[in-house]
Amino acid sequence: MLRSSLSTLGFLRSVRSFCDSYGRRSLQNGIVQLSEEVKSAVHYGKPVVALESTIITHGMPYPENLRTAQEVETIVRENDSIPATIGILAGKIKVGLSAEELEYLATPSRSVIKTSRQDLPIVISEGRDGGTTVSGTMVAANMAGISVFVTGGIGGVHRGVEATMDVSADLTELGRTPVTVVSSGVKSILDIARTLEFLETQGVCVASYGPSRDFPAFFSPRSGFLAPYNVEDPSRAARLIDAHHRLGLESGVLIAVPIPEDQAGQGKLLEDAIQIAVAKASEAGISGKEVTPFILQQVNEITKGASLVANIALIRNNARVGSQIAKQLSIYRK
Ligand code: PSU
Ligand code: MN
Repeated sequence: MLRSSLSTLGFLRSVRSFCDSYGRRSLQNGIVQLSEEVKSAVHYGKPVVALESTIITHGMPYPENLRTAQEVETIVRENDSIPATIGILAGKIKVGLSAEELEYLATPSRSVIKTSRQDLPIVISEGRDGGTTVSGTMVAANMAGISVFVTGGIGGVHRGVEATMDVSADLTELGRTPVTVVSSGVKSILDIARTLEFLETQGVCVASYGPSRDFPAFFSPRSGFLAPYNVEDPSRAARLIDAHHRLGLESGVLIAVPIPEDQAGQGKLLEDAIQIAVAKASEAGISGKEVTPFILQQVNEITKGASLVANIALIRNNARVGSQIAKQLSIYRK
């Protein structure tokens, strides 16, 4: 019995070291390139926060996208962490984009590919530019050895999934990549109850952040559903993440941070806009990876920018919380 559990442990270790060496190999092959600052921070166990780039390339209009990306990096620094915005340039995954690279990706262009796990091989082989989604960013952050990743909202199970089977690759990524995603839950353009069910199936540890167990719905601090767990503060969140790592689980963690009450969007206005946008998307025959960007853009238009204002407020708040969690985590690991 003891021997078999020891050999299981040995097996798990060899799987881990294979994965580690796989990650390292990609770094060595030069596909994943860390900025000097990020490389050194990861090496010395300093707090680092990964940030995605689809929100910049496909999630927000110019120039708010650029301004928000810059502000979020500043907030991370103000909270004693190093920002690592991740994106793909000419087939290289950059972890820690420079100011110029960030500006380049933020500038409107039709040729930047929204990149999730499934898109990575082709974006790399064709030497293309890519904005990484939550899924794509988790893959890269894990290879780079970064364990905390902040964004606005993740993808989820779409409304009408019975007909379309549209489930975001973000959810399966959370099921198989050990990175903690700090976000404001999912937008109510999605089916929140089914998203929570799917996360449970994928073995993702989901906790709301702050005083309440309410699972947030992006623009609103409450979705009407409860998160399975709750962590009150950065230190509880960091303890959870640390336990997750020590267990060697390959799945991810989702920390759901509610939008600050005073910045929450006007629920009814946004809800109506979402209904219209979802209907428009299906009428227009929009499918696949175009659905989410289309709906986001429609909601922004219908609400005359109100959705964007709330979106920016919550991502700024998430950057603050995520950096504090990364800082606590680096203290636990010392
Ligand atoms: N939700 C938002 N803003 C975004 C996204 C989602 O409110 O920018 C982006 C994220 O990059 C997320 C992706 O990972 O859309 C999910 O796309 P899809 O639903 O096609 O999986
Ligand atoms: Mn989809």
